[in-house]
Amino acid sequence: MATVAMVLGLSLFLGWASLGAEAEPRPPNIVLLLMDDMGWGDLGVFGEPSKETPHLDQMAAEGMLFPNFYTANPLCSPSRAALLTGRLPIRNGFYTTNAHARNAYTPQEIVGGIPDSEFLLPELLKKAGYVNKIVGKWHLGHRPQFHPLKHGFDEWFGAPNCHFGPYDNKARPNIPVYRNWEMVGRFFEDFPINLKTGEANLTQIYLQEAVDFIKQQAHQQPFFLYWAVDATHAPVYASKSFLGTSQRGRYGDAVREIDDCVGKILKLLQDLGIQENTFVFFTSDNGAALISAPIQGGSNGPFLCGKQTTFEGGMREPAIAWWPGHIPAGRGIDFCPGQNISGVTTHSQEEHTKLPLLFHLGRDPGEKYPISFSSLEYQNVLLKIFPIVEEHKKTMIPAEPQLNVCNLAVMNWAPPGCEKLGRCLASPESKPEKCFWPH
Ligand SMILES: *[C@@H]1O[C@H](CO)[C@@H](O)[C@H](O)[C@H]1NC(C)=O
Ligand SMILES: *[C@@H]1O[C@H](CO)[C@@H](O)[C@H](O)[C@H]1NC(C)=O
Ligand SMILES: [Ca+2]
Repeated sequence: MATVAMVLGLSLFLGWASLGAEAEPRPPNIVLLLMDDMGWGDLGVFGEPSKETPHLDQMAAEGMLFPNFYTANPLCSPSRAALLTGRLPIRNGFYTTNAHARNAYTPQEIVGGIPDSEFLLPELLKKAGYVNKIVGKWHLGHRPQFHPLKHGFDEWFGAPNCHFGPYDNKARPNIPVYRNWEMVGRFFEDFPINLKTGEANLTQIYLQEAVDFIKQQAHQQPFFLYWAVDATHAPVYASKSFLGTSQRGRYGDAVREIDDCVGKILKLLQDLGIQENTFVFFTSDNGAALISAPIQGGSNGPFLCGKQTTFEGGMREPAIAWWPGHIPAGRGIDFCPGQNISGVTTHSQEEHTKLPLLFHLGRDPGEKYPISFSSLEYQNVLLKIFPIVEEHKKTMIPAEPQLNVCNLAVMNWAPPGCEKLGRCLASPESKPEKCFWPH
């Protein structure tokens, strides 16, 4: 189901892009608003009781709400790789074969990244005449060959890795922030996140980047804006005017600020008169991180578990499409705290390939009652599933895994541009090793 959603998403974009090119003088602009660890249950429109997302709820009212939208993976990097390539992580290389690990991403010490052989959405759009900008988190590799401007983007303001830390900046470099090809500073040093108060201005900076780009492009070539903000990923943050304004705590403050930004972006498109020529899509890379909740994590509504699990809470994402005039109105870590269901949620990894846990989402959306292995219903569903799995395997050519090898020497010690700023750090000796993925 995950494949279907992501691949369908990509082909819809491309279908529209090429259709637009034939039928109209100008293909539609595309604005992709990608949230970080925001859960299905965080939107008022999905039943979040404090109803603090008026702009997203309005967007849904004016556009199309997708209650069954799935990501391809419940973790940042593989999910984003799938979103931008339209291919499963096992095909695009964003996975690992180390031990039983399934939750691999791209920390600073990762050696791999998005392979050159992949075609990314911005690369295809560029061929169709688009100008492409990424604002915020890339997370598809930070070494020079993985730079977003080498993979179809024309402009970038943001960071290659997750903002979490802080580091003491001797043992590990703080994450750099780039403008286009070069770093312009680092988190904590130049782009502070106050871990105590949760104050950071990053969401406002990212909003300004979006606004400037939209204004610059509004009456030029068609544009693709990939707005990948990360305020809802722990450590969550908000700017001063939003801190303390949510009934849901600091996480809610971050959601409220993003909601406000979404409202401003949609209003800008309307003020510029380009709303009927701009397709806007809102979703999240993975479900809310229950290990960070309640202060630093969101809600997956009625669904089980969250980020880092393949239960509904990890894979099912909030999703809204908006286009006026076109769209009618591992052991030791408990990823499911407080949701102990015998034989379903486990601390250790279980092999389910031969005997998958099946749920009837119609009568049991919370996945609390696995269908009995011995029932006729279970047997009948397996008869449908296994041939599909076999068919899938027949054409499966696994890519070279990108998330197996780590090396402290590849961290962001000396990103391009650091010389100009006098901010290069000395890297340690190169020592490649197997990444430690405990979960
Ligand atoms: C955010 O911006 C305001 C206004 O420029 C400034 O006073 C404040 O120190 C900034 N906060 C952080 C955490 O950078
Ligand atoms: C979870 O449930 C299982 C089986 O019912 C039980 O053995 C285990 O102790 C429970 N764990 C917790 C943390 O409650
Ligand atoms: Ca994420």
